[in-house]
Amino acid sequence: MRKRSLCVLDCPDACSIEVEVEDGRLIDIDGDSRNPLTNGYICGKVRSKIKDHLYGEDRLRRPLIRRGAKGAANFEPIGWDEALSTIAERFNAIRDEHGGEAILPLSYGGSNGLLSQDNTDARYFRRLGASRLARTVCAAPTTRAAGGLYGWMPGVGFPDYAGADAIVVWGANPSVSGIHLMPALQEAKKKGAWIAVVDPRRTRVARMADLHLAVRPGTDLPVALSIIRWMFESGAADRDFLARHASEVAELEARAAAWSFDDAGEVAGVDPAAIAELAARYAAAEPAVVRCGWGLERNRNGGSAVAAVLALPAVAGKFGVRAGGYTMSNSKAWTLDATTAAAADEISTRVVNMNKTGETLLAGEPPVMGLFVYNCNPLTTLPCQDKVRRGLMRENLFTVVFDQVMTDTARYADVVLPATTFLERTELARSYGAYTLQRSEAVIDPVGESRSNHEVFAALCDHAGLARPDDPSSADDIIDTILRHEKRGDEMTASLAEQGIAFPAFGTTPVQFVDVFPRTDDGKIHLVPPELDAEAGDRGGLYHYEPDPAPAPYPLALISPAHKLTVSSTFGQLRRRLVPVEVHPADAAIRGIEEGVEVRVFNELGEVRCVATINRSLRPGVACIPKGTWDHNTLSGNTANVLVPDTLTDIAGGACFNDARVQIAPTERARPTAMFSIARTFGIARIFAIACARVRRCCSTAPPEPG
Ligand SMILES: Nc1nc2c(c(=O)[nH]1)N[C@H]1C(S)=C(S)[C@@H](COP(=O)(O)OP(=O)(O)OC[C@H]3O[C@@H](n4cnc5c(=O)[nH]c(N)nc54)[C@H](O)[C@@H]3O)O[C@H]1N2
Ligand SMILES: Nc1nc2c(c(=O)[nH]1)N[C@H]1C(S)=C(S)[C@@H](COP(=O)(O)OP(=O)(O)OC[C@H]3O[C@@H](n4cnc5c(=O)[nH]c(N)nc54)[C@H](O)[C@@H]3O)O[C@H]1N2
Ligand code: SF4
Ligand SMILES: [Mo]
Repeated sequence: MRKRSLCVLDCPDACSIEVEVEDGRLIDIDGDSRNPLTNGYICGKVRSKIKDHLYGEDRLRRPLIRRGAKGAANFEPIGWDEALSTIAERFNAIRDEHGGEAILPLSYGGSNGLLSQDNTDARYFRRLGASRLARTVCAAPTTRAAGGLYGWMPGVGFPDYAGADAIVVWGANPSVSGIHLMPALQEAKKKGAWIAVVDPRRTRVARMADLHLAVRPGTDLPVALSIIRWMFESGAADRDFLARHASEVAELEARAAAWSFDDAGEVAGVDPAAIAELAARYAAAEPAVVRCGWGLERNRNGGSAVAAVLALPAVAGKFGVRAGGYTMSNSKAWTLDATTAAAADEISTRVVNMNKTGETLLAGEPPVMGLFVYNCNPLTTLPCQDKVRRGLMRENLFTVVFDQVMTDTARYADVVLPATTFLERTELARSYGAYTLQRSEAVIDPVGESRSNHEVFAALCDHAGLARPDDPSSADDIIDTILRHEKRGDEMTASLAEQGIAFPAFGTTPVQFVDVFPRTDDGKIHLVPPELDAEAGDRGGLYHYEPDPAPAPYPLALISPAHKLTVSSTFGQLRRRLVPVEVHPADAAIRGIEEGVEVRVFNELGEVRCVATINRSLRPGVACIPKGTWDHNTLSGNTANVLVPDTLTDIAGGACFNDARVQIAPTERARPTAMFSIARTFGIARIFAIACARVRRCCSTAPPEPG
């Protein structure tokens, strides 16, 4: 039987999906066209991995309770009732003894559904008086910058990119992280559009671009400011538009004046003439659009860099035509707020920045005694992995992990709860790329005893004595409550009931400054928003460039971008192979590193042992281990995040994943074998080398078991 669903993984595309189901089990999955952006196809990872994710050996089927040492993943099944009573009693006791703030809910991006987060979970934790979480691991600086400058004006729709004359893809990798932008880029190219990519790696989009600016990680700010300075100085700035629609124009001009093409080129390690070419081509094109991604936010200058990139279309006066302007996140095209269904009073308790989870678990005041992890795999995805791991090892910490599969984090839990996937429950989700709001019902039977988030947290309220009779707790009630608070709620409800999808008032793709305008208080673009400037005050203010962190003795910038086989760490249980560190040939040569050899990647925070692969698409000085790597993917049983500092971005307390600075050295066992040399001759070196390393791993020192 064919049924319709939607994908709520953390991806801008929010695909509408069609599935083939037999006897309540998934047989096949692909895209449909209700969401016009999906256009009948989905990404390879969901198409090829979802069945193993649903039915594979790592799927959690029953609640579990720990019987062995922490981290040993030695569990015994228990019933739901017992699991829920155990959790409710333990958390109530922690609240009574240590205060509610000793409980920390930890959740992020596992599911973009409005039913998965901020409703009954918020109710439970607020009524307990728990600590609150600042969800800063991703998109905090971009959100703050886009809000400060434009009040989250909706951006150019992806299909409209096909009509652009110039496209700048800045710190985004759409061929991996949001694939439905690619056809529009290809069509634009066919029509003669000029495309530039700003990225330290020569990604697939960079290969199709006319200009690739391979900047050093963390140096986008001077590059963008030098373009702004040139526009003001050369007359390319649209001063009429700025006079009518923007504030702090002179202030931005003054701050950009510090950066010439030469100075920016030197800091960013790129040819100043290439920056000048980007500036001139962008300024001359009509329509011209900037796709700003998240790669440039993940460093000490992230917020200012994003603000400067988003200021480009304002200074150049690119709005007012289809395909003219910018795209960042589009999620705020909707005002939908799941917390309206939480039915809980706003409480004033401490706020924990999730990038400081490790430190908070180890030395928080008050100490965290109860941790509830859901929609998140913190051991794998948060900075300072070693601190997070040591925190999870604390004997006196009671940890619940609620997930779909046995994640690396779940291995450290005291109680594990099995969660449904988006195919096994009702869901309501808006997209942050496409302009869609979609609703879907369960299309397959839940695997084992898995349950949905909203159901579990409502049940926990019951067990904890925190439920009230009029709490909206069923999926229908929660959705009704959320939509009732919307201006066009009735229209959306009707559209969702009829077609399973609703669109904003402007339709599927808006024209900036025609259909949508800045949503700042005064309706203007704020080029140097005072509140952002104040927030960045201790770093010298907004647009102040902070130089590279201590290059010696760790001269290589380690970045960890999105990978095509996982969504963050989701599906990582199915990627069993070793994941190599990618090194540029020049960096490899001076360190005596050859393809496939075992290396140490290290800094003052820790060390990852893994195999190396030589990759000439990186800029020299940059190494890469993708995000979402699990412990089993390296020889040392840890990931790139062990090397990532828990320092914060200039605004919004964001994560500085790409500020990891490392050294790489071959290990003593690194000499490639004779067999390896032969294999290289036949061009299968990498496959063979990884196989060698796996064999070696089994035969020699086993990687440390977590814990
Ligand atoms: N397949 C897949 N898709 C995903 C995800 C995934 O993990 N896998 N994750 C989803 C999520 S959670 C998000 S937030 C989005 C992220 O989507 P993207 O914004 O595309 O995310 P990243 O891969 O983090 O970074 C994009 C690019 O920025 C580059 N980069 C790194 N540092 C810098 C820098 O300092 N300056 C510049 N200019 N570029 C830099 C990287 O090399 C990378 O190619 O994708 C979503 N889609
Ligand atoms: N080194 C490095 N690390 C990074 C990044 C980076 O660039 N570099 N990028 C970061 C980014 S962009 C992001 S968004 C974060 C994401 O970090 P996380 O939020 O930890 O995202 P995931 O790794 O996808 O883990 C989500 C977990 O939620 C589970 N889950 C999914 N749906 C549900 C549900 O309905 N209920 C419950 N209970 N569980 C569910 C999934 O099975 C999965 O294990 O990672 C960050 N980590
Ligand atoms: S992960 Fe993204 S591209 Fe893949 S199915 Fe989900 S929404 Fe579509
Ligand atoms: Mo993200």
